[in-house]
Amino acid sequence: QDLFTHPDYYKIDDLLTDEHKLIRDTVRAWIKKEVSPNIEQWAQDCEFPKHLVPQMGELGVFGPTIPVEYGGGGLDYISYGLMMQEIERSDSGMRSTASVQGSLVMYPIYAYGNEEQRKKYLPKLASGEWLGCFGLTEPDSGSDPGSMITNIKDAGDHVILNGAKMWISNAPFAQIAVVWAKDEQGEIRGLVVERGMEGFTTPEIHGKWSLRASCTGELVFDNVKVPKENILPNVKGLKGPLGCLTKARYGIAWGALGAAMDCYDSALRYSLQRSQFGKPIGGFQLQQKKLAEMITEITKGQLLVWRLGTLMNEGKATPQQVSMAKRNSCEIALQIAREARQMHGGMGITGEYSIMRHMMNLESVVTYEGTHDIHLLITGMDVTGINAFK
Ligand code: TGC
Ligand code: FAD
Repeated sequence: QDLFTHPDYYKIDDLLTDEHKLIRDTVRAWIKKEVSPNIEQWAQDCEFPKHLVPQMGELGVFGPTIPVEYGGGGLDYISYGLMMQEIERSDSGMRSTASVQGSLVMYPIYAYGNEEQRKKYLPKLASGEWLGCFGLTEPDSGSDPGSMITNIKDAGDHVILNGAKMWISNAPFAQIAVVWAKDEQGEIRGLVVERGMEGFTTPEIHGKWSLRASCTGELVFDNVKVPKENILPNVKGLKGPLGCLTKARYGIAWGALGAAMDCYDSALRYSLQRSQFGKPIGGFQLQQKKLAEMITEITKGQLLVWRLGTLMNEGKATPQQVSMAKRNSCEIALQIAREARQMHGGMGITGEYSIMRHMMNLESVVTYEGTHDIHLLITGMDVTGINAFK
């Protein structure tokens, strides 16, 4: 890990400002000190390192693009991307925590909430005093979130919430949940559900082989009375949750590249250290092919996310462009992890190296926030104008 350098075959650093590099290096240094030495054990033990949440808040990785007056970083999208890249270089589950908190919990409160809601929740979430989660997926409603059955019914000064959410990152520890539910008119609404509300439980999902250092659970609502003041007033419909997903998917596009970089870096070093048939395995053409393809894909991915970041900064990026980048980064990261694992031979299946953990994590990353197939169909719909979902 100490030898890790950011693969930069096309001098992408020249496209970054000094502030970007400082932000990236600060997150990298924190990761190396606080996460890298322990992450393998946490993953092996299925332990979510919740003691790091306030430190992540202090580091500024929660809501980096949210304005400073609400506790956010007031930074641009390249800064946000670089943070996600560095975090996921250590572990996708750590990046998940940052993505969920910043893009899926803080962003909807900022973008769709009123001033009281922003002031009540955002500073505590930014600092990591509170952890939040995002409930969209249900047992029978994954890729098609519009088919959700979780619902609210009007009851005077509050609503009654019933239903269940499934596969929710950080649910078992979260103080609040941003939950998407249908109202009596069938419109999707967002509401903030707080731990302690009667009838609200968050059972943990056990037995995962992926994202083991991240805690995943359900959200179960049994006639939960939620005050109307907790409803996010400024959005109705599926575009509410999908708008949050665009922000989080953008971060994943950078993050998955970070995991790919770590696998590439490890494979490159191993290929130079490990000798068979009298020379380093990196001297054989088949291994060089793997490394050359890895660095080519990483470099293409870096250019893609950097350009996407500049479009995000200018407010010109489309959700479809974000889908392409999320899908591409996940796909190449998984391929690179699989090739890197082979290059490590038997050692590649152990926790001595981070590769197998990345590989298993990436199976979640390629699935959540829209599967590989769904993002492909989003691109297909964009270029043909024909909707293959309906
Ligand atoms: P469709 O009719 O296409 O769209 C409904 C409305 O939403 C708008 N819209 C978007 N707005 C913002 N950003 C986007 N990405 C948007 N995509 C669509 C759209 O314009 C429309 O607006 P309006 O004004 O006309 O109402 O909806 P559909 O029902 O046909 O579904 C389309 C589809 C399949 C692409 C979408 O539902 C989808 O993306 N499915 C994937 C579901 C998904 O990504 N779930 C993720 C759950 S959260 C999660 O995984 C967190 S993991 C966190 C971690 O640990 O890191
Ligand atoms: P399904 O939608 O049932 O899909 C199954 C398969 O069918 C997939 O291969 C899919 O691509 C394919 N498919 C579906 N529709 C089509 C189609 N129209 N055409 C072709 N193929 C199709 N959700 C949240 O709300 N909040 C979270 O915090 C969260 N965290 C998660 C953490 C983890 C570790 C995991 C694994 C998931 C998490 N999710 C979360 C849920 C995640 O977003 C869903 O798993 C994902 O959207 C896919 O839904 P599904 O699992 O129901 O699969």
